[in-house]
Amino acid sequence: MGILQFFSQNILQKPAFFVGLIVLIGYILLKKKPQDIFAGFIKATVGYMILDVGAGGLVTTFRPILAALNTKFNIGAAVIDPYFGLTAANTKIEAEWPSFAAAAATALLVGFFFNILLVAFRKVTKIRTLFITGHIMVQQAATVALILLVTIPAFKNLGGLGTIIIGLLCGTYWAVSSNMTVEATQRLTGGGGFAIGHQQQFAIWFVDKVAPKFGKKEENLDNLKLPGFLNIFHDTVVASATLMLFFFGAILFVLGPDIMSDPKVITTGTLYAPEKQAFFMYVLQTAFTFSVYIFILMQGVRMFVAELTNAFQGISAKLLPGSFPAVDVAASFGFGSAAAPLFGFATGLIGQLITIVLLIVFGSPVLIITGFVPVFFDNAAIAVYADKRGGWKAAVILSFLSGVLQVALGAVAVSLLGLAQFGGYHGNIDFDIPWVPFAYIFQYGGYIGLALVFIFLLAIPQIQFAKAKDKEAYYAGQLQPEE
Ligand code: ASC
Repeated sequence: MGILQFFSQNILQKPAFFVGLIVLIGYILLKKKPQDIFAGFIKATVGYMILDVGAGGLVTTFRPILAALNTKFNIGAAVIDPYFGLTAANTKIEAEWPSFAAAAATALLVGFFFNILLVAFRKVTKIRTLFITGHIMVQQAATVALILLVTIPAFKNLGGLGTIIIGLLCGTYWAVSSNMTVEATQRLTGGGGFAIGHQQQFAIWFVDKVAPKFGKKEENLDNLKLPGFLNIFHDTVVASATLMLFFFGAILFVLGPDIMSDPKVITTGTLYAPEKQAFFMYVLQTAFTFSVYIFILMQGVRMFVAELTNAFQGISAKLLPGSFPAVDVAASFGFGSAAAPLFGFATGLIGQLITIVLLIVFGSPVLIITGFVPVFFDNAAIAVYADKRGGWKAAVILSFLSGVLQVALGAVAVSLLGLAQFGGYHGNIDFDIPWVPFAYIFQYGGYIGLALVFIFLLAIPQIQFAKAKDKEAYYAGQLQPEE
């Protein structure tokens, strides 16, 4: 117990060291030189810590705006973003079910080891992937804990057993969903040897299946001629700063200087100081600050993903034979058409904005605010995979659809889970489908519903395996002959 607690508190819950440790072990197993092992450990750990700085900065920059919106319009505006979702879920759990405050952390540990077990018994379970994206697992464990506590009222009486069930459900989702991305990712990367363990595995599976119906793969974004001036948006900083200026600029001007300089409202982040700065410049600075943190975040991701994918070869060769690491979706952005990520982001954003307007028009009690992480990372990934299989038309249709679903089902989740006054919901596309339907199944089916979801998830790899003609290729993560 002592060792487990140490591991959970110091490693699993400190994802930077978790990722660093995996890299360390992987490189040792690969018999790398000591200095390379050391360098790899540092790059993975520091890369992750950089990611944390970026993510933390995004949250502190945004929080005052949210507080001001709440004060001025008295609206429960929920940001659909996993960091806001994490804070909202944790705050609600602490307030309403204090005995479950640590549940997500324990569930993380249980889920991770359950995933290892599912891979170790892959001849039975047909699972080939180990989900190692620690920061995502933290967010998802909190959201899953909240979903179960809200939808099954008796769940709170389970105590420790409840925590274990949360962990088993997370571990099953991590293993099964990442396993669904093996073929799509191998096809995209030309046998890159990794899968996706992030927040859009169901979406990637779906996109890979349906994209060919929407267009031709030859008509992909690389072959599409765009008007020249759009080229400036190939740069992430330009694209994100422009977007943030447009979006938060509008919101900040509506809020106005009075509220943004009121210390009773703006308790975190940067308070506007009228005597020192023009309001216009404050707006510009705030919008660009988002772009700064996004840049930092992506830099950190790049550093640790690179080390992790290399080092995992050691783990899958020696420790957990035949396993694939399921990594951050950003790892897929280097493959396929170079323009696809931003293209998907823009189309998904249009889908989101139209749906937000519709929510307002139809008098929805919750206002959804676009969060950067889902609108960017989900829709970018969807476009990358869709473009590979069905060209730009598939990329447009599918990332637009995703934007619509993110807002519409995000609003459904916010009201189902009572998150409006907590300011956020997870918001990534897998936390719309399948997780919103799962939440309703729990709500109406109670423990039977919970059992059905377990059965549904565990059946997926069995079906994948049954449909594979070449079983050796399935285990090796190679494409089937007809693919
Ligand atoms: C997420 C999340 C992040 C980003 C990052 C993308 O879902 O929580 O910090 O995406 O993982 O590379």
